[in-house]
Amino acid sequence: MNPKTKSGYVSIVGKTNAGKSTLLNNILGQKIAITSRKPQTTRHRFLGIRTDNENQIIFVDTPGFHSGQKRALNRYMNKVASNAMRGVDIVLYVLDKLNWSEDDLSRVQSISKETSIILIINKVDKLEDKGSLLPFIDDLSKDNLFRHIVPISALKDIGVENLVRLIHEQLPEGGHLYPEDQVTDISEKFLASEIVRENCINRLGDELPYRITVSIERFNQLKGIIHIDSVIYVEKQSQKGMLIGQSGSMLKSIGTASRKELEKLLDSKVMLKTWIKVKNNWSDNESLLPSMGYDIDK
Ligand SMILES: Nc1nc2c(ncn2[C@@H]2O[C@H](COP(=O)(O)OP(=O)(O)OP(=O)(O)O)[C@@H](O)[C@H]2O)c(=O)[nH]1
Ligand SMILES: [Mg+2]
Repeated sequence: MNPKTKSGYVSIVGKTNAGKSTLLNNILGQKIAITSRKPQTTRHRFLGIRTDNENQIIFVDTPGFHSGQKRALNRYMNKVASNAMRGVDIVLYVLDKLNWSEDDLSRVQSISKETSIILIINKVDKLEDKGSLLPFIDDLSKDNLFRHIVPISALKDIGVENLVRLIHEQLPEGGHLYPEDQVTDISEKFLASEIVRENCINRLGDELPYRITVSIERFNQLKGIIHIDSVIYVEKQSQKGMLIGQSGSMLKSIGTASRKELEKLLDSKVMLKTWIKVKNNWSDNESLLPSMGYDIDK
């Protein structure tokens, strides 16, 4: 007799920069989510699917919780993250080392009692005082909020397969919802916009990454070449200058690096064109956001 199949939705949530997307990429064994050392990298909810024999885990990557910034885009991202804690089977609540706050506690307490919560202590490779880990786990175990508390390093691949095993144990019985070879629900077009944005984030100073968004205006294949036209939107004319760089050097470097990465990810020759346009104050314009790809109902 075939073993019973199991499947379930597992949201990956936590404060911005905790390593959620790094964890997802590690578990899937391939890059579907962009990551960066700067906060607020992920802006959308999307799925990463891992099927091992009878077990199918449907991960939901989410923007990180953050406070302080009050723009419409920040409200949108926090809302997407809160919504992702509902209607799932398991929540992985990810911490950056031992950084646990009252805000984390109230978020965890807001999760339905039907949902198993696994607390992930990420970046243990960076813990200076390793001796503080066990008392921290003991302390947070007291209130029985978590099914498990699991120290890992998503980047250095410590404890991740053990985490997958624990998730398998918690998965409800049920048929698989996706074909076994499907890894994500994101489109190649969305991937292209994210790769261009990631290359911007990594090259720009501290403020500008939060003021840009990338839109793909053309994505089609012609004679074995994928043609991608992308537009990077900024909020002010002065930001456009910074993005172009001296004699166009910044834009050129973003374009070349993005094209090379997309050629690898899409396994095809890519022709990438990139423009920069100004859309005044777009990230704080509630009514403009849906047309820029930030639609809470989608
Ligand atoms: N040393 C170390 N760094 C890590 C680990 N996991 C993630 N990082 C780094 O932490 C930074 C943030 O990682 P992300 O995966 O983008 O974090 P995130 O939680 O998805 O961030 P947002 O999308 O902004 O909410 C990146 O520079 C990662 O390389 C880890 O286990 N150890
Ligand atoms: Mg992320």
